Amino acid sequence: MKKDICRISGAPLTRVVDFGKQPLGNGFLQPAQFADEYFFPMVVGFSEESMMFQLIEQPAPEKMFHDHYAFYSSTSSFMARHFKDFADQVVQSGYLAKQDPYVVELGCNDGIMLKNFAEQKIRHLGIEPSLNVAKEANKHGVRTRSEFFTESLAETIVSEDGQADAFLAANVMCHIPDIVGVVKGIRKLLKPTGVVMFEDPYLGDVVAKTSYDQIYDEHVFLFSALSIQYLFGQQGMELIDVLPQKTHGGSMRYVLAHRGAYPVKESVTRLLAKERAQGLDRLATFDTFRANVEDSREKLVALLKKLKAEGMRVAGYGATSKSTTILNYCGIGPDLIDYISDTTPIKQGKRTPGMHIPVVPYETFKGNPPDYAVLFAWNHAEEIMAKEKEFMAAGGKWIVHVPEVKVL
Ligand code: JHZ
Ligand code: SAH
Repeated sequence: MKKDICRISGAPLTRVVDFGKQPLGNGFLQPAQFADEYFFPMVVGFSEESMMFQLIEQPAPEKMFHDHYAFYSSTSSFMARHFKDFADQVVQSGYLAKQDPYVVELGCNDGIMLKNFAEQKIRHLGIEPSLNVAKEANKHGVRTRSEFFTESLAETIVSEDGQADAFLAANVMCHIPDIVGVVKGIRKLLKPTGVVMFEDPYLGDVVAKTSYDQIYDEHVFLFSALSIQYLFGQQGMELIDVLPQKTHGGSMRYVLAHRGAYPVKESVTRLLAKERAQGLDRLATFDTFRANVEDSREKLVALLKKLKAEGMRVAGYGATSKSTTILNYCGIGPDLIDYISDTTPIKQGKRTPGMHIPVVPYETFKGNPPDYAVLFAWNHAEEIMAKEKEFMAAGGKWIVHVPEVKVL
């Protein structure tokens, strides 16, 4: 058998969790497409050398990101506010040049963050391979290039636009298999005084909360400060600050610069020590994680089967990419969940990847609410609870699986 190799260090990888056959997280489809549906073996590996948690196999990027990508960032008003705050913090950070600063964002999607720079007439560029969402960004005055970011694209951008003051990304870096090439590109793209600020779902939260649904095709990595320090350290860069975020069920924002350009904040030293104490540098931690994942699956399936036997009507709320992992790993189909409601037009009228549960417009849920709703968009709980007071007042109940399976 072929040896599994770490994508960062080249050291051997140890397999830690096997999620079985999985479809594309955002591969919503019509019944006519069932016969050709794509699946891949989703297994996670860990390397104690790089401390990077990673998928062993990942579908080709072009299979996931194209001109009909199903995820639109601006479907959450809380996230719109989050990215306005992020943009404000970048502008006020003191890292941007006083004269004609230049900001590059990787995976700008529908422009949720960059439109805030466009509005302030700050020179910017969004690199967004999914053409349908990039076009949406253009409508908000955002300048885009619809390509995958690579080291060679970084060189082209430098020759056309010059180097950047800030390189931003949110929920993108963890999607890119050739992350080493990306970091090499960032190093060329960034001015000597430039900074990188990016955030992604945080491995520390995934382990602590058993939020295993953060693992799906698009998320080839789940980062920690330890693995990010290792990855960027190989290319002469270093972490200068870390800022925990509540978004997506627990994320981490990493601030990096060329080595020696800025003092390293104490937050970095503190987090690295905390991660060692949590065991994010050790294989044994992921044995416990695997046991917790299996336990979560058993409890969720048992609960849904019990409710079905009692004649309860159960629906899903939010056809998230995350739900693809839960449904396929737990074997939950239309026999247990009638439908999933979602506000994204491109997902509606289709079936969920792999398990083929119908995705319906929000109005279906609102017009005839179920007895129980599985909160697949649990990361947006605050926003959704504020919106669904009527559902709860009428006796509707939520099912969540993070940090443990329970009825709210
Ligand atoms: P949400 C995607 O993950 C994919 P997903 C990707 N890999 C990633 O990392 C993150 O985004 C950033 C709907 N909704 O944000 C909209 C409602 O119906 O949890 C979305 O389809 N009603 C790039 O898909 C879904 O739920 C609502 O009130 O796991 C939420 O998807 C709200 C707030 C959302 O990301
Ligand atoms: N930043 C937004 C969007 C996240 S979705 C947010 O946080 O909501 C991830 C985006 O990254 C997708 O729109 C996808 O098309 C884009 N992407 C994937 N691979 C990329 C790459 N190699 N270079 C640039 N963008 C990429």
